[in-house]
Amino acid sequence: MNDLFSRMPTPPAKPVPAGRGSARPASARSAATAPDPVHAAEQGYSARDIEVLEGLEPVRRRPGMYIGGTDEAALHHLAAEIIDNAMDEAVAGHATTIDVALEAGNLLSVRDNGRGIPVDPHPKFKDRSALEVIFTTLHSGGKFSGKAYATSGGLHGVGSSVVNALSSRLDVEVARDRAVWRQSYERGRPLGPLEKVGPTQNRRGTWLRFVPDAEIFGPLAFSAQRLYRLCRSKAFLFRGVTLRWECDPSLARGDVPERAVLHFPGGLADSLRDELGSAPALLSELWSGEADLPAGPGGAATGRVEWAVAWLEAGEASLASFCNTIPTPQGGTHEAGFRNALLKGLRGWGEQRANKRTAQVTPEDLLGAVAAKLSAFIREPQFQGQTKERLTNVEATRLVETALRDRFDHWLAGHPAQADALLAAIIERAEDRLRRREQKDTSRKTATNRLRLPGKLVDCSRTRAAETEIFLVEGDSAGGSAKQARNRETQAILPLRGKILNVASASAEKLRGNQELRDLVEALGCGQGARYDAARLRYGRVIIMTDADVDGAHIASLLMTFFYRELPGLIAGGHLHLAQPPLFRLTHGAKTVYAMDDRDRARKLKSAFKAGAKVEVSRFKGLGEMPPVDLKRTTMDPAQRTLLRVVTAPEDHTATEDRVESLMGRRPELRFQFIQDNARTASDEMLDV
Ligand code: 1YM
Repeated sequence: MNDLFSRMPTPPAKPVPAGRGSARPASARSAATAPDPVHAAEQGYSARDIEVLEGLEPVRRRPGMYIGGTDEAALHHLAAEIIDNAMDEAVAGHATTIDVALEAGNLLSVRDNGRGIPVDPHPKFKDRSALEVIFTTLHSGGKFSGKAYATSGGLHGVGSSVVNALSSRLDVEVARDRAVWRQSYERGRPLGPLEKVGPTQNRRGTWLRFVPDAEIFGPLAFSAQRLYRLCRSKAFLFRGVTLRWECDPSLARGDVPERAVLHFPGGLADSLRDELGSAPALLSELWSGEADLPAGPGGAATGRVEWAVAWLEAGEASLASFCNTIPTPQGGTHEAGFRNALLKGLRGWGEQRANKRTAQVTPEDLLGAVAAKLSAFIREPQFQGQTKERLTNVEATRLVETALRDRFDHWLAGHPAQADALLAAIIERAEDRLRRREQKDTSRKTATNRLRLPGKLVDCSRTRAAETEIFLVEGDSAGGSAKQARNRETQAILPLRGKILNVASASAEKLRGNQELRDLVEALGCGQGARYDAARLRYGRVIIMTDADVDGAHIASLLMTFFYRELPGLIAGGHLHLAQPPLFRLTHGAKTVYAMDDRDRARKLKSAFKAGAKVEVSRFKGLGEMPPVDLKRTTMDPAQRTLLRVVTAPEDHTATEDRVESLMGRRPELRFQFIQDNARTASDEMLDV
């Protein structure tokens, strides 16, 4: 470790305690008795050392709370924090140069030529220097040395102490008021007091060197590429600074040089040009500039804003915003001001050109056509959001909007041809968007139409046809019982209103216009006629469940006729079934049996009960009057019910056609003939007289 720090001037033999002449309270750390800093930790530096440890212990115990984890991004957070502190000093106008050096051994050195961190005794902790308090306490940033300190944001002023806590070694050297001061730490623990190490004539500034703690970050090391990019971005963001980059030859690779001077007088515009390269642009010129942010009418400047906007023909739109050189990927109030200024400016131009179509332009149309950078500098920025990546100072919106709006209006007026081209392109984007939305709306409507299910369908929750069935029932009251008796996951109910249309005798037009049948086909989802598609059938079984009486039989016949004529594939696929609801319930004591008809009732009265037993016989007037528990047990529960599958005559294809035509067709004489032929075999209950 000592090797690593050999480049820092070695401390003088007799360190001088900190405090600008104002003698610190006499203590064990007086000049004469100050312990050798190297051995301070072992010797138990002082009681306050323990205090410090306690102060920074939370950071070491839970680094994630402060730097978002212990991964590579978190490790680079440490670097960004220190570079940001130096940048703050530059942005505040006190520093012009920042040296960043990545040395072997994962050592990062950052140095600025600013005022130097205050070294005088801290007003509250009189026995410690302000510097030591800054590096050893999780102070809230706020007021130090009596002044408002413009925190860089990321760690909100606790940055230096967090970096210190998570470094196995940190050395800080400050040149201020013609003297050089130094203090070293290990894992946040001072190795000795802040020492005056010598005079200086013209040096000023802060120099920090630290090695992230392997106990926290394991084998992770700084990436030269990542740090170099960060430095470049900072230099672009603030043209008043020069960043001098240096990196150990063993770490320089690819596009990372060993040394570089990063200074971009062209600022954001240069950076944007650099990034866009030869991407096709809508306008050849960028719009860029900078402006002071006034406090109000006639007020002094409260900050500054810089921007660069490229108008894109195609390609990825982007808006990268920053506040005090800190990236704000989640945007915030400064971005809102930028957006407002652009939109209002363009709309204003449209109005001047009497182009009514400008009104439909939204911020998205506009921002979808730009690649932009926005950099605001404001005093005491406030950041929010999970990762503190959004600026929230409310006044920033108005300030940025006012500053930019004026300049944008000027720019448009000064480049009328470009402004017109821009307006036309943005309007075209807006109209494209509206057209796309219209198309989307219509296709959504068609999609819902396709999927529109009749309102009276009581659907089941499962959607795989292999697992589901639909019961076609006679009227709403049967529908109510069936609804209670069903398994809601697998069984759907469609109540039909009374007698449906007889398709064997109806005209094609009447058939098409019949709502009841249209509902039925919609519920099944499979289409009809030539458009029948078995793959779209929503239920594996279609079960006709009508009352066990003549009307019920008639409705079942009408339905079977419909399926036979319009959806023969449904029958051929073995999907169509007839439920077999009973007509009677026979109860004696705890015993209940059901009978399908009169004959079945007579048979069961004899066979199922003891002779002479007083059996209670109930006749179900219709499914609507059957208690759900009975309906379930007898007709709907797959484990107990009997279903009849509807099939067409297997061998003789014309037989089914003949039967349907004679019974259901337009010629009554064929029905009459059928009755005459079959009357002899018909029983009384079949005739239901
Ligand atoms: C290599 C890192 O930290 N430079 C730095 C930090 C500070 C100052 C100057 C500074 C600020 C102020 C007054 C002020 C810090 N000051 C504080 C605190 N470089 C680096 N350079 N004097 C000096 O803002 O009032 C914290 S950091 F808290 F004292 F203000």
